[in-house]
Amino acid sequence: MNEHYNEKDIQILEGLEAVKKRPGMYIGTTSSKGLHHLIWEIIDNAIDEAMAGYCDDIEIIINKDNSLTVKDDGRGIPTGIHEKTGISTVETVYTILHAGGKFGGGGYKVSGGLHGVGASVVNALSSWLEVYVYHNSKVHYMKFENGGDPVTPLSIIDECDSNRTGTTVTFKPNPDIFKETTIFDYDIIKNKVRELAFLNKGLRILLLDDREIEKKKEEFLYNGGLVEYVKYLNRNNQSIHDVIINTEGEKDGVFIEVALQYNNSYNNTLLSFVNNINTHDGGTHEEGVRNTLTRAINNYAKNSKLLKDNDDTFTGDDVREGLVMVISCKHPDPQFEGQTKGRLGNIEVRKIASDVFGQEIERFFLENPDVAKKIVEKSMLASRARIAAKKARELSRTKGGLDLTNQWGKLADCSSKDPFERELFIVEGDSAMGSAKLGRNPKTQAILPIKGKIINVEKSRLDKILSNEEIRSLITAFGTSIGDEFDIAKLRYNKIILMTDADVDGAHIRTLLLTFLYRFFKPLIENGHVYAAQPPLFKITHGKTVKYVLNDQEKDDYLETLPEDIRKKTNINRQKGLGEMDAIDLRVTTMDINQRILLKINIDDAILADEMFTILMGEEVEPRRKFIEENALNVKNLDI
Ligand code: 28F
Repeated sequence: MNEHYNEKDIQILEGLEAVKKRPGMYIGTTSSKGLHHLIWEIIDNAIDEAMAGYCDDIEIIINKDNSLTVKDDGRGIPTGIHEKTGISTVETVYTILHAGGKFGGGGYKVSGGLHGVGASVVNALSSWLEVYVYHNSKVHYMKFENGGDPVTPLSIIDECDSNRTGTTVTFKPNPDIFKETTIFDYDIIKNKVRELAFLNKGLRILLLDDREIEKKKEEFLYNGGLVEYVKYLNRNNQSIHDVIINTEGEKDGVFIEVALQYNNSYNNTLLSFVNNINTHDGGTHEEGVRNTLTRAINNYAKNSKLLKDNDDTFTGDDVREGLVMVISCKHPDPQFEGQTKGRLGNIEVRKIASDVFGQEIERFFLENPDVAKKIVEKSMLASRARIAAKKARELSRTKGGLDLTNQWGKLADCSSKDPFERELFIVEGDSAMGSAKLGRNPKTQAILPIKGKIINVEKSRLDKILSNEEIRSLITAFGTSIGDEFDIAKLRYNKIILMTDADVDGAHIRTLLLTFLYRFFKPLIENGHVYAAQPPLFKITHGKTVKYVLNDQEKDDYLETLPEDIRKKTNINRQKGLGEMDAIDLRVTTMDINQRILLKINIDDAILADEMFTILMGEEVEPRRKFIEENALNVKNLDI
């Protein structure tokens, strides 16, 4: 440390040192998720400029060396001396924690960012970072290395057009911190960029991947904002009304925009955001809008005599069947709650959301009776199915349908009473059941066979679902019940493991099961109870050595390690299905907790499965044709 550091520098270094010592405190993890979080921090500063109305073009470039560049055409970070820190604002933003526009009223009305740890954290966790600022016809430049040490003072390195303004930042994540990976994932960035473009109508965001041989370049610009977002979310569904309902309004400095459209499916998609932050766990903005929508539909149904006075009013679930809705709230001082800060807590927003949205939606229904009628009819059908499902549940309970007794023949339960060690393997077919029952640990591992393809939950409501034998055995085994009686506390296993064959058929069954779980047992996935087993696809034997491998790639990699003479005496047999495996093989490769590799299913996998399911099994033919066209090359025998 050279002698000219003074007290201020110490404070700066301590700030960034703290970040390097405990990066997880600032970005959650140093896994791929944390790596991509660095990008969001930088992009959010550019988006803040866009939300303030000064920027309408952002470019993101993944460079060949896996550094990443973000460019905006905003005002450019001020280059003068910051009155509080005595150094330039540029250096302040990149070396002092929380120094950006997000804290201490840095001139922004609303600001996004995943709770804005700020750009200085990105600097601290980067091997190097450089900033270019364009304004006043000058190009200002500053570079940092080793997590925030200035290499050069902020200096003017060039002239530029007087009308060119903006900020360009390039950073290279530090591999000593991001040990798992420093490779950016194009699709992760693409999904986030698309979401930000939907949420900021008119903002053009260009994403370019310079690493690939065939360069990838995509532009996202949605002048329709949330309306286009709902259209995109409904792209694989059949909507029941053409116009996408769109309302917006502002009260006491809080802005609420809603876009919604119903489709003819039985599930719903509801997204909500505050200052571009996805509030996964909802909050007062979402509650205000949801409750108001339920009230408005009930009011319209009663006033238009579509609902008789003695009819049951619609529940929230009834009016949300087939609903796709996006809520975007802009708030100057949002309070986020919950472990993952995914919930908006500001209590005043509930009433604001209700007032702002309520006026608009009631006016829309009065001005569009045909749409309102279709929505009420949809809610009516949902309401009747709910009541029928309730009756079916009560009926089946009295006949012992949903309890364990008469399902017992199917479920080979385990003996342990400790739910934390109990596991349920869902296997496909009786032959797999045979091998699994022999290979399992009967104390902790239960086996439930599912015959053939479970019903297409895409087209069925709960009442029909409940009449299906396979589905009922699943619900019984889980113990949680289903629908509005679902209670995760009653779950009878800690792990639900989908163990299907390693082939395309098995993958199809797994997709069906995943979709069923996603639609009717989403909390089981969200709480990390659902896994996919990974049975081997090949058994390679030479001499006394037996090696199981998961797929073609592992087979090739393993064969490469064998000496030439051994390879000649090697035989490889492709595992037909779990039923053909002998029990010991199945146990050591797929079931034994000390040797198996399970894939934990996260909600994104389930959403993808659900989307795939809608395309493959939904009513819309066009998305299916498009999917096959795009994927036919790498799908051997797609049996729809
Ligand atoms: C590629 C990433 O970081 N863009 C940014 C600005 C603009 C201003 C600003 C940023 C105000 C006082 C904190 C300019 N003129 N893109 C970016 N564009 N920060 S970051 O101000 C910094 C804050 O200290 C800006 C007038 N007001 C604000």
